[in-house]
Amino acid sequence: MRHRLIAAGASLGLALMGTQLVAPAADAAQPVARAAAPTITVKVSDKAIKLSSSSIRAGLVTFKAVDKKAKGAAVLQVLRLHAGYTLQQLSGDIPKAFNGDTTAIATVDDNVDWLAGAEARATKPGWFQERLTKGQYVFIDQNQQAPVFSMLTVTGKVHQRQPVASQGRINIFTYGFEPRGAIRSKGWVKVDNRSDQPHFIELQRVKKGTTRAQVLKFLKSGGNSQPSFALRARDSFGVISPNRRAAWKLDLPKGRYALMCFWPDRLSGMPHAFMGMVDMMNLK
Ligand SMILES: [Cu+2]
Repeated sequence: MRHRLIAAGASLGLALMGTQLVAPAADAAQPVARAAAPTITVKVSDKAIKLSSSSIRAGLVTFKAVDKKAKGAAVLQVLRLHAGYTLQQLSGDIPKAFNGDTTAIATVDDNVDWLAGAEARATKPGWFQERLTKGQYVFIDQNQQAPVFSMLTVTGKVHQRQPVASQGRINIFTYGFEPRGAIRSKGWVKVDNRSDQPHFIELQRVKKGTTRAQVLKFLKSGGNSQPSFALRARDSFGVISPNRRAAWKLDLPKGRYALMCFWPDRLSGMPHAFMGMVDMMNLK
């Protein structure tokens, strides 16, 4: 079973990121120029999570997750804890939640703002962009036993910044994904959680023609063997709370992919994919 909580992204360098627009000063009718969102690099090692800035003004921020671990992918997750709920309580509740304890699931759903994340591998950073308001944010590596974390302080009013150029979007519902538009295999896509529970995205490349029914059947059979339809490429996007949006940068081969979420369901305790949260999309 996949107990990994989060997710991933990809790297194309800064080429596609929002560039600074300069409005002609003479024409008052032109839209106001917006600065590109700043990038914070987050280096994840076995011992520490290091951010290139510990403080930033509110608004859109791009995160670049870099894997510096000895082995295994770094799975960066951003979150904000509600008042009275601690990181220690969260690390106690997460294993219970993934064992199907619905009280623990409700606790981690309701006491944490899950603010996306990205998986990074040695050769490939993970990228995501989101709007952060004033507050204290926690950065963790979901793929790590040790309690390694780091903090980011976001200050002031939201600055209007230029979002990354993206194509297509993945809307998330309970229980399913709705890919819209021409989503590129290499490039930014918007992710929008329009449901009433947190979700994440596990992307698995599959052979051409693979159906949702085939993937569901495999999962329901126990999912222990290697499915005949699976190909090697995969990636994942972090846990995102209801009514939250982010952009995620893909860097995958073109082809067909299964979208799955394994976040535990607050009513049944089952990972969402086992309740049918599986959909298919083709990346151009
Ligand atoms: Cu889910």
